[in-house]
Amino acid sequence: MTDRVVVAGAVYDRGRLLAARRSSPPELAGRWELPGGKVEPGESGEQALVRELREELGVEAEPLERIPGEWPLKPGYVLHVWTARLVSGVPAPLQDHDELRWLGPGESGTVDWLEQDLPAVAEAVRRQPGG
Ligand code: 523
Repeated sequence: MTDRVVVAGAVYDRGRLLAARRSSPPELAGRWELPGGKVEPGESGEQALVRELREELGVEAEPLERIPGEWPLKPGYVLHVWTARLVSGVPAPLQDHDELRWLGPGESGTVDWLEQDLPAVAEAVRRQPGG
């Protein structure tokens, strides 16, 4: 069986990286992540990312490039991460999150990231415009 892919976005705007605090499930609540979700059958990773960011944050985003690599999540799931640019809208925690924060250069260590997001966050920070 191949693993189910979860996509997440390293969303940048004006040199800052978007972090989202999960409100569910209980074991993940309060921890910060790169926002995203599961790829649905028939979708590409980019399509899933655009959909998830629209549903969860109410924004239109443009995927830029896939950050090479994949990272294990819970059994049967792997994380793929794309850098993305905010095209329109102001992100709001509409689903799954209860707080959002824009992290400027040097601020990525100021939130309590989910362990499984840390390698991708490190790569995202390396690619952060102006970071
Ligand atoms: N993660 C994770 N990091 C991360 C994301 C986007 C997701 O560790 N950056 C985990 C959390 C869940 C699983 O991946 O265990 C699925 O993510 P979720 O719940 O955001 O996916 P959705 O939104 O597709 O979930 P459903 O609405 O439940 O289908």
